[in-house]
Amino acid sequence: ADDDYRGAGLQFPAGFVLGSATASYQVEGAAHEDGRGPSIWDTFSHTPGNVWNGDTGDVADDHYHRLDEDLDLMADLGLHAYRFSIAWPRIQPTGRGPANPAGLAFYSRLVDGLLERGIRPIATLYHWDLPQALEDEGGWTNRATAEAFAEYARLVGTELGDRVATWTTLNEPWCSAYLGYGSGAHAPGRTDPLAALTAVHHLNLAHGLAVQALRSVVTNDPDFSITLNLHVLRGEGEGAEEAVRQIDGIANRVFLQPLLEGGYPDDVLADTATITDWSFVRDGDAEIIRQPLDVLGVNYYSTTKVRLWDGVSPRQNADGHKDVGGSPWPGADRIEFLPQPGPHTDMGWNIEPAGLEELLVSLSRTHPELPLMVTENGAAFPDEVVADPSRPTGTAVHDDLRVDYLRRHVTACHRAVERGVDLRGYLVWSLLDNFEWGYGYAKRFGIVRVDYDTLERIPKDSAFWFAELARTGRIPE
Ligand code: GBH
Repeated sequence: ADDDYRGAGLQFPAGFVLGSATASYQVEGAAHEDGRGPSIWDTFSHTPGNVWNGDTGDVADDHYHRLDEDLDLMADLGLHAYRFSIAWPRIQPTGRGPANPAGLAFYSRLVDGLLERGIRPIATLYHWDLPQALEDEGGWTNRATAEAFAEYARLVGTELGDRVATWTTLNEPWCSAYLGYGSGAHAPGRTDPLAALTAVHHLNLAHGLAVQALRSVVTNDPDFSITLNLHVLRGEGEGAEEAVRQIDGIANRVFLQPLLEGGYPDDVLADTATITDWSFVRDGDAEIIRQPLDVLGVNYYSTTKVRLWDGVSPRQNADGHKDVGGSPWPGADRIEFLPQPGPHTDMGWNIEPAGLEELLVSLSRTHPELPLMVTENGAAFPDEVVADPSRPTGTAVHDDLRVDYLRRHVTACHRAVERGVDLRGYLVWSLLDNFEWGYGYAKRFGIVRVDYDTLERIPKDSAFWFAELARTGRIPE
């Protein structure tokens, strides 16, 4: 029941990591500085019609220039860990060639700043900002991109591989492949089912090659990981089981099986046979992709409801992505994605903390040896901004709905731990309001508000709530 997720007073075990996350293109700005090359998100956001209000990441939160202030903010909130991503085009402006020293220096300063403040650095190598020059050669449909990614990983690992605690290769390859090359809702905006499936494989391959490259250069025995957005599925009607099987295959098992067991699921190959024979998979790839992982990153926001539809489904974009002509579900033409009952967040995503608990428990049953970390969870809601002289910034930001969302999902994590899940931590998305991809600045996920006129940071009520959780390890009243 609803009350099972109110959680006040529950205590996490010692060492449970409570922190926050961002991503380079969403917060950094400084798009043309210190030798950074263009990424596919620069191109995409500067192409009219792709992002709400024509927003771009040119300035974003100006985090690049406000690094020290933001580090102090993290320390004030008592974060145990900070998950950030490295912009590949800052390190290699064209995706190839020698490392750009200014790019490396920025992330080196970030990592040092975290360590000085006692905050654990969790670095993601790829959160969607592919160098445009590589896209011009086919992007993730091109096997050479996976090879280039390994070289990029080696350059970054050589610089930061004595200090980063956890390396995450990719953030949500589902989004990169299916939204980038299938539905076209994300950069590079292609709408081609074959391209999407080819990208799936090359992203998996890039992960494996990057872990190998990192292992060969790091010196501090870090954790290696990848972060997935696994879909928690609810089937409806006759054929519910079949609908769930198909979407579970193409959304979840097409990543989980090669990463953790080796090779692609037979049913996924069969479901997609009219699109491709998967001949882009070469001998030896399965072994490269299946690298031992120290922790699996799980991003969770909502659940997905599906049913088998008699004909070609009219509704393939359940999560509110604008209809751009393509489907993010290659081969799943007979699946309809159903709207879910509320409550919903400002994204239109239904709020269902039990789905997170269920996901964590199910992963730990199928992979008992694999530690888990919630690397993103959070919600977009409109905030209530009021003058309040008692606050250091002179402004209070009331976001009860976000506090409630976080409370319920943190409680879901606690319940999973109680049920024996080896869950190492929870990172809230996001530290700051930021560039929410196709929605630009219209959707706010931060526990800290960003005033986009002044770029001032104003902690919301949820930030104070989360700070107390981080300080005590106990879910606040
Ligand atoms: C994450 O993506 C990103 O890592 C992060 O950068 C972003 O800001 C954040 O979440 C908030 O969006 O209805 O079946 O299509 C999450 C993207 C959202 C994609 C939920 C899938 C629903 C699945 N996911 N969406 S479906």
